[in-house]
Amino acid sequence: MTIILLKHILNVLNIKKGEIMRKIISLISAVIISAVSFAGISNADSKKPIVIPTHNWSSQIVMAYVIGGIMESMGNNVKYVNADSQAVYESIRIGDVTISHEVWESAFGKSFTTALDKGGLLDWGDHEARTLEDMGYPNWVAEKGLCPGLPDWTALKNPDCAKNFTTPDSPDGKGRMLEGPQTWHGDLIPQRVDALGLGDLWWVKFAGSADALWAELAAAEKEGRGTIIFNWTPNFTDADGFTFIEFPPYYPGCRKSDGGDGKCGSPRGWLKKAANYKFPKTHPHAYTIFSQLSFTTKQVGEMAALVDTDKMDHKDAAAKWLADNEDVWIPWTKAGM
Ligand code: TMO
Repeated sequence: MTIILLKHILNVLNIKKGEIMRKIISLISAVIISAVSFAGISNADSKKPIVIPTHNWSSQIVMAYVIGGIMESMGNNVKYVNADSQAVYESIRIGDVTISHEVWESAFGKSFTTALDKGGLLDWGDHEARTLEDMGYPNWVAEKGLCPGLPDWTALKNPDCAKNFTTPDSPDGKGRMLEGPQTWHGDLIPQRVDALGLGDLWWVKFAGSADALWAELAAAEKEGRGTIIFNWTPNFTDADGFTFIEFPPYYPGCRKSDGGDGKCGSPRGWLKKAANYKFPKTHPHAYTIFSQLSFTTKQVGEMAALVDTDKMDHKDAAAKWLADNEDVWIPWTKAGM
């Protein structure tokens, strides 16, 4: 059809054959050139939003807005969704959530590995920061002599220690340990307390939020009673003087939930990044930055402190962190350009 039409036009215009060939060649090269530049355009990030999850502890929420802010600064669309911190790995695997930027080994290692093995979720590498998530106490507890022998866990076997940690709600006058929300790592701590034979002296209560843990630190100090809470590092408490109890060392498989006897503390663990497997294809530039991105213990602690110490709103904290640390993150945005 086109050829007939072309012939007709040529007849009309009385153009010579050689000239037709030249026209065709120039047409073909125009098609090739535009195909190449189209490939170039498709190398830009999709306008589809990058979905970043928020959970229920401060550094994670601030870091979500920090990473989202970096990606937005490069023209990406970002969407934030509040998500359960265990279920999120399945959500990433099936593509409902794009990335996870704080995968803590102790709490989420198992959910992460399960999704990784099923396929669809990719390990995006570790932050520089190493982690610990375990029970511990503010240093003034030891300085007041409330439990001689700490941080060695065997000090907890002493009834004279446990009685200094009693609260009005403690059953049978047991010492209270305030664990974080149960969504973080289930029954890990009650199982450990029982496995280590501490159940007659100690009671584990779950807090409803991270804020309840920080409120407990303040209340115990005011009341002059001992306190043991679940906490982690990096966190804002790194700067305040907080000591983790030294339980028997962790080894893979030692936990009840992994088929072990449960007589072990938490690992000195990693802090990973994860992403849906399509992320490099849909957002090649954002993906390169997410690969580069790595935070130190100090940086993660700062993000938490802006909220928990300085009482900033998470989004304001992220904006301040980005403004104060351009030398850290601007170089990441130049990667792969
Ligand atoms: C996952 N967390 C930092 C609360 O242990």
